[in-house]
Amino acid sequence: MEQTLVLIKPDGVRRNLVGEVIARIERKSYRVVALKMMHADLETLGKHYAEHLGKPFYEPLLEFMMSGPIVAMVVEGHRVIEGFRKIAGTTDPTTAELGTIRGDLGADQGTRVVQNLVHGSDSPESAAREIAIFFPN
Ligand code: IDP
Ligand code: MG
Repeated sequence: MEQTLVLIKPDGVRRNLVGEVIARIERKSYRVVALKMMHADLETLGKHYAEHLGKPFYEPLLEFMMSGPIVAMVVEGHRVIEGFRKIAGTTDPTTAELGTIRGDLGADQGTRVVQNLVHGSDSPESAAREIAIFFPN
């Protein structure tokens, strides 16, 4: 069974959308198999977002991700990597499709890093790498 790493970012936790995000995952028939609330540290986020090092939004992204607690989970299901990316919607919440988490619940706030409520792994390789970062045991 395929697994993906889902994060509810600090904006999602601040806005009390933890239940809403989990409900959408469960309604789609995917299973949450690990879950924790945590404060992500610089080392964890540096590894997680290594592909974005050097981009203009990299520093604001790490700062934003440390601005409050996040919820990390492992979600399981057939084709769940693709499926959760579909549930999340595209990166820019202003133009993300309605019916998605980002499209229904998010909007660009004009910040240097776009705050878009959730993260989902984008490939089997990313999922394995990211799950090992957030759930080393
Ligand atoms: P994804 O989360 O949809 O996979 P990525 O390209 O992996 O998008 O970018 C990681 C995160 O960095 C995004 O979710 C968003 O918070 C932020 N981000 C990505 N591209 C931009 C940008 O062009 N401007 C500002 N922030 C961005
Ligand atoms: Mg990504």
